[in-house]
Amino acid sequence: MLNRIKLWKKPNPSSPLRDRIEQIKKAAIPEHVAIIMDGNGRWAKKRALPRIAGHHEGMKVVRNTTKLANQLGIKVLTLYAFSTENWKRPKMEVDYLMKLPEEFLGTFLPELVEENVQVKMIGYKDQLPLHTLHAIEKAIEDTKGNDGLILNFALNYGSRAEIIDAVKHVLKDCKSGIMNESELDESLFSSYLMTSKLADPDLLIRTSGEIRLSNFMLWQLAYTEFWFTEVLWPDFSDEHLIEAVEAFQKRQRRFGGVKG
Ligand code: V0D
Repeated sequence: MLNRIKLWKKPNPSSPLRDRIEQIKKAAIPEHVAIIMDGNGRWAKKRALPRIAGHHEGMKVVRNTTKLANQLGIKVLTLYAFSTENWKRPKMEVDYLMKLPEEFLGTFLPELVEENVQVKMIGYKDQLPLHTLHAIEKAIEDTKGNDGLILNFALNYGSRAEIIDAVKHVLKDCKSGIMNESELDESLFSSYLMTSKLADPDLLIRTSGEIRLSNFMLWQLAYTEFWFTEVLWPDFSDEHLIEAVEAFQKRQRRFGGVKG
């Protein structure tokens, strides 16, 4: 019975966390938070579990993080779920990963609709299995009328390929006369990227102690604050997102919001 109650619904944040959430909401919230969700494999290894068990646990953390981001008033949450490099992993692991969007959405899509979340995706759709793509496209469709938090999955995404494709598209538009070379500036170039409709991230979080970008949003992260933590993604909880946002707000105060 106790177990059933625990599984049924996530308890509300404890009161110290509630207080910190209230404090955070009084200052400038990062509008766009991007997260490299790393450490699922290591989490599983520590428990002598298969890597897929770590991925599955990580999926639950996606749900929890989305809920808190929405509550904090974050506008865009971009989650790096699968890189173009991840195809090199064992086939059975890749096959399992490609089932996670369906499992996630099968469980949580009604809640996301209810909570006014808009699901979006960046990345190369053409190489995704159709069952994966269909689940994601249905979620995008079912939530496109919402105007709350944008939950943006980076899936089969790679930043250098994105930039090359943008350059090719710019060249094509110059040749065809749609664009003149003299018009090209940073803002116009940004509009050729997969993130054209989104502001650049204000805060990047990477879990699991790796201090690198791994081909993630290289152009978009030019002015972003970085926050790295040793915490493994399946262990990432409300407390950690709150800690990252608090650190972001402290830096904002120190630099008086001057960017560049
Ligand atoms: C595994 C940790 C949710 C990172 C999180 C296909 C690796 C759990 C999704 C998801 C993954 C994607 C799109 C969507 C809804 C949910 C997901 C992948 C991996 C890669 F519309 N978790 N998740 N996708 N993991």
